[in-house]
Amino acid sequence: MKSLNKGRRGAFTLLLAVALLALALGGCRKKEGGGAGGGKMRVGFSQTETDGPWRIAETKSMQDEAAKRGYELVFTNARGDTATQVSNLEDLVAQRVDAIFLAPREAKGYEGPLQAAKQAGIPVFLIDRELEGPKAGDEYVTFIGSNFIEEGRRAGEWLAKQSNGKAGIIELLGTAGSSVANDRHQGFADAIKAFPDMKILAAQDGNFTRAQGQNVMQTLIQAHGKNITAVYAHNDEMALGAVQALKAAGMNPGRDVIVISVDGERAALEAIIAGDMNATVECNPRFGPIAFDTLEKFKRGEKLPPKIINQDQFYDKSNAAQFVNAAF
Ligand code: GYE
Repeated sequence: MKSLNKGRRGAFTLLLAVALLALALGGCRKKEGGGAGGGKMRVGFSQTETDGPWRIAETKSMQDEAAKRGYELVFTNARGDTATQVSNLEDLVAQRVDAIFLAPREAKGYEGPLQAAKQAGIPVFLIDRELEGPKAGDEYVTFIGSNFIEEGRRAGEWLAKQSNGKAGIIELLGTAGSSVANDRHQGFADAIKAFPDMKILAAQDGNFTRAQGQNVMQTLIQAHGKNITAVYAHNDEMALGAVQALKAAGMNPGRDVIVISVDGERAALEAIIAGDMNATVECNPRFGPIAFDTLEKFKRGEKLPPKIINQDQFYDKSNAAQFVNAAF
């Protein structure tokens, strides 16, 4: 009898220990991704579109990091349309997600859903593109991303050096109305201002896509022909489209026509290695770790700056081969 009692007590102690351990583990998980009710924290991610390696890498990084930290990521895809993105955001607010990561397509037009999120007490974090008007610490928490003016400036300074201050330039602009297109244009213009023989022959919207970059370039080659000695594209996809158009017109991209852009995607580094492109300013799309770090800092009540700026590399033929395998 005695020994049976002892056995029972032992089993009970073991059970208690297991229960306590489960409780402790549950508590840990709650600290990372746990929501108010102890369940998983649900975080919305409003993505502008899913085309091209940059967007694919960004989406994957956000999804991987959410999974790793035990969050549920509610993903919405605006398919390259600002009105759709506004309604996606309204849906996320209506679903009462615990926080929202917003990659806004354009710089304006999100006042409505931002107001709704604020009223519902849902913090919004801007990633990868900025907004004009709404303020950090008020309508949104903070912006995380690159310094796009700096990217344009780096491209312009590099081209000035490379061309000895003399170039007939085609500029392929990113999505009209996006903060990125405005700033990459501005930074580049500032950098080449001091060089009177660097002229922008035409600047046209290629919407950040390879197909549109190629189309626009094809038309501009017909208009400007051999006067074109350089292409500055606001992203690699458009630059790669331009390379195809130049080749189709019997011109020599990477040699007679200097091609520089922004992003640092794998295909661009390969084009640099092959000699078809000359350089690209990195714009890192892997937002997952920094985005969730920032959310967790916010939850802990830490004070955050209005902008958190990524440090980016520069790739040309001197280092493209070294970085190509790590590129997206
Ligand atoms: O450079 C481009 C993408 O918003 C920084 O958008 C991002 C840009 C990126 O479509 O490739």
